[in-house]
Amino acid sequence: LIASMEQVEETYVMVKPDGVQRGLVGEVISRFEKKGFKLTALKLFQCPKELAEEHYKDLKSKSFFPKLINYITSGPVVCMAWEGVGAVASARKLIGATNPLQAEPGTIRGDLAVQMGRNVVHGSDSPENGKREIGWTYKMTQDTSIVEVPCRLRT
Ligand code: RTP
Repeated sequence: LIASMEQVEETYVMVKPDGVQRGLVGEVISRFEKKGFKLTALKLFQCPKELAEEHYKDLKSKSFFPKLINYITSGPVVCMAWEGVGAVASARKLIGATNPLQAEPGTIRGDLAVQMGRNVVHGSDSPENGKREIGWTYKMTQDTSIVEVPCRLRT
């Protein structure tokens, strides 16, 4: 476990349409910046229905699936790649539990949301999914900037 926590990873974080609409993009970015992760890509993106269905395909049999797809495609999202040691698990901790009413205060969902279906942000649940999800946005937008023009900090 300790070895895996020491890996430099890249995770995909997406501010969902409710977060963008409520003006919480800066707040979300700020929390990841303050934590110490490095922003390597960022894009405002209207998620097509097919990509939303692919992204959430594991939830296809759930009764809330149509509502979830409708929500994710209802307005622009902000897609980001964040890099750092143990970034995938740590991002999930910063984001908090799926149900905002159960998310701890101090987490994004715990501080900023009350509804499961309006929980502000998504974060990849594994390094493999992080790569996959960053790749989708890259492919769908046909825009090399998502991976090839990273805004790295000069240190
Ligand atoms: P995400 O993928 O968005 O980061 O969320 P998660 O891993 O914390 O949760 P997951 O189980 O993958 O669910 C994906 C999203 O579906 C919506 N949801 N609605 N009962 C419901 O109405 C319900 N359950 C899940 C949430 O927006 C959740 O983030």
